[in-house]
Formats: sequence, C-alpha cells, structure tokens
Amino acid sequence: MICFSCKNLVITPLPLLGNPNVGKSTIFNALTGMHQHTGNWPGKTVSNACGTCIHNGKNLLFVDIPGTYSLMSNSQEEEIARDYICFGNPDTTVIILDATCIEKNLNLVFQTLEITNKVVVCVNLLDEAKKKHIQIDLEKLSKLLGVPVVGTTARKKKTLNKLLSTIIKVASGEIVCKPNLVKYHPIIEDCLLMLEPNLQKLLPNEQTHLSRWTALKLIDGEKTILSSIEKNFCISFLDENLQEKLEEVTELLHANDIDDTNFRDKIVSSIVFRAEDICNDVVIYESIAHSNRDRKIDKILTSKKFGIPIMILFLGIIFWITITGANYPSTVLSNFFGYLQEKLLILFDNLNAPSWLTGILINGMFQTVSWVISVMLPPMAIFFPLFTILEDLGYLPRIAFNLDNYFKKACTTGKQALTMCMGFGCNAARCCRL
Ligand SMILES: Nc1nc2c(ncn2[C@@H]2O[C@H](COP(=O)(O)OP(=O)(O)OP(=O)(O)O)[C@@H](O)[C@H]2O)c(=O)[nH]1
Ligand SMILES: [Mg+2]
Repeated sequence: MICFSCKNLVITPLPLLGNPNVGKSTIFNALTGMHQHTGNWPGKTVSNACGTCIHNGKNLLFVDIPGTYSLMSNSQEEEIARDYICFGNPDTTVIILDATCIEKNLNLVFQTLEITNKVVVCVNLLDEAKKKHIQIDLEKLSKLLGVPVVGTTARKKKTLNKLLSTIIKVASGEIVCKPNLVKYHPIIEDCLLMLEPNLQKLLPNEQTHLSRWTALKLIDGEKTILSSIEKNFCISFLDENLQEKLEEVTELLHANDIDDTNFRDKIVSSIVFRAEDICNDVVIYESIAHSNRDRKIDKILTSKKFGIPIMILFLGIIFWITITGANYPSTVLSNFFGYLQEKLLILFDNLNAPSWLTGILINGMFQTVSWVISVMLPPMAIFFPLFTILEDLGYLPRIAFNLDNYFKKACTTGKQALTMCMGFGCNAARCCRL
C-alpha cells in the first residue's frame, strides 16, 4: 500500500467513491489537475486512476474509482470499488452523492459504512439541485448518518476547500465518525450478533471491525467476496466453530421464513426504507410542480411505448443532419485540396522533380491525407457537437436505459449503446461520402 506523508501524519490513498455520473472524476480533476474522462453518461471511468493534490501544505493522493451503485459485486466496476474499500484499508473514503437524487445514492453510503467508519460524504451537484428547487439540510444529514457531510459544486473549484479540510480531519482522527448503521430485521440482527464473536477471532486484529459486514456476507453466501476476504486476509471460513454457528444461524433464519430467496431482499429493503426516511427528513422540494414536470418528461422518454420511437427519432435527426450537412463542407474541402494538388503538380513539374518523387509526395501522401480530411472531418465536426447537446440535455443516460435490456441479451450493458452510436454516426457519414 502506498502511503503519503502529510507533515505529521501519514494518509493512505483516498478513494472517491459514488454512483455513476455524480461528478467523481470532475472533483478528481479539479483537485489533482488531471484530465480523467468526464461526460454526462454513466460508466466513463472503468479503472482506478491516481492523482495528488496539496492542501495547506499537505500532500494528498486521491483515487478516482469507477462509478458503482452498490458493493455487492454485480459487475466489474462494483468489484473494483468494493475491493478497494475492503482491502485498500483507506484512512478516509469520500462518498460522492448527487444532490438531485440523494435517496438513490444512500444505498452505497450505508453499504460502505458497514465496511469503514472513516467516511466523508460529499453532496455534489448542488447547483443542479438549486435549479430543480431542491434544498438539502446537510447538517441534519450528517447527524442522521453519523459522518461529516460537505456540499460541493465540482465545477466551482473553491467549493472543494471545505471538502479537503474535512477529509484531512477525518484521516487524522480530529473528527471521529460514529456511523448510524442500518438496523435489519430483528432476527437478522440476532444472527449477526451470533456470528460476530467467531469472526472477530478469525479476522486479523486490525480488521475486526469487518466482523458485522463479513457475517452478512457469510449468511448471504456471496462466494466471490468471501473468497476475496479469505485470500486477502489469509483466513479460512471452514473453521469448525464458525461453521457450527453458521448452521445454527441458518436454522434460526429458516424457522423465521428467511432463506436464500428472500435474505438479500430483506437487507436491501431495510436500506431502502432507511434511505427514504432520511430523505423525508433532509430533502425539501421547494417546487413540487418542477419536480413533477421532470418526472413526467422522464416517464415519457423512458416509457416502453414512446421511449424507443423518440430515441430513433432523435438519433435519426442527428444522423440525417450529419450525413446531409457534411456534404457541403466536404465538397468545399475536396475542391480546395484538388486545386492545391494541381498547383503542387505544376510546381513539381517546373522544378523537374523525378516522377517517382511526385508520385510519392503528391499523388500518394498529399492526396490520401486530403481525402481523409475532406471525408472525415466534416461529419465529425457536425456529429460530436450534436451528440454533446444530447449529453448536456441529459438524454444520453435515457438512451442507455432504453437499450439496456437489448444489450444485456448480447452480454453487455446499455452504456455501450452510446459508444455504438458515436461509431455508427461517424461511420455512416463517412460511408455516405465515399
Ligand atoms: N452542473 C454541474 N455539473 C457537474 C458537477 N459535477 C460534475 N458535473 C457534470 O456531471 C457529469 C458527470 O461527471 P463525471 O465527473 O464524469 O462523473 P463520474 O462520477 O466520474 O462518472 P462515472 O465515471 O461514469 O462514474 C459531467 O458532465 C460533469 O461536467 C457539478 O457540481 N455541477
Ligand atoms: Mg468518472
């Protein structure tokens, strides 16, 4: 594990964790001066990226983690995030939330609080929340979660100062977090208490705080995470005493109608209800009409009946503008390069250049480059700005949502639709020109 010195204290790399598209990379770039890919659709960051920043004379190392909705390892991104938080043992984990939909984001917060108590919650996109007339009581949120909460607008760098100082305070122990964990079904809580003592004996001394979370995973039987825990901490869950307790726990759960089919549902629903309660307490919608209008538009754009036709219409218009619109600049460029080529041929002729040199330089290199420019540049110059408008309107994530089911059948996700559209847009325009 790399550690960074902060004068009197040593801080391990600080992960920036959060749902997709909440501004992790934007915050990361603003803090470190790096250029991680940002954009208005989920899933741009696919691997961890590191960068440093100096605050009040202290060096901090941040890690931009791929966006994830949970730490339950349903995808590669979730596994990367989960492994970093579980086994990276960071001094502080920064969880970034989208201020416009805190409720959905709290799931990840509660899951992370099971693993580490050194957490700073950053409520980003406050400017967007303001536009949507949403107010958030950050102080109350902090009290309810039991960890510090800081509000930011990542595009305004100065709003990040408080975030930095809070991170340092948590990492140095100046602020001690006392997270309020979600309470599950009473029988599940009893089962966790039964397993925890055995797990505390089994886990390495510095990891005993993971006993509750590990107990949950054991009952859930999440194989990939359990084998990761065994491998990373060099332990085995085949311990006789632990297995006996696990059998006892399973019997108790079965006696209360909780089994493999509904255990995870019960966990998730407890988290969802807690998130809902917290949001009812801390989120104030100043204009119900505004939020209702957004919901109505969203419902239409993602509905089974209209979602796909609207998407085909939008993309069709963009492809049509790209293909027909690119013809004009393409012809101008091609005429210009043709004229230039003629002049260059005359020049080479006057200089008595050998025919093989004229062939290589003018008929070969110059002509190829000029064809590529006149055919490819205009469609790209039209298509990408149009695609950016769709991105800024927030329509790209809706396309990804609409196509997710179809793409899943091809063993991928709806997010790939956006890359496909980009490739398709440029290639279609290029083919038409050729
Ligand atoms: N208005 C506004 N936009 C923001 C803010 N923070 C980020 N954005 C925009 O939100 C979009 C998503 O930002 P990213 O930084 O790419 O989000 P991310 O969390 O890294 O996304 P993934 O890597 O896909 O998980 C970009 O278009 C950003 O410009 C903010 O505070 N206000
Ligand atoms: Mg990112």
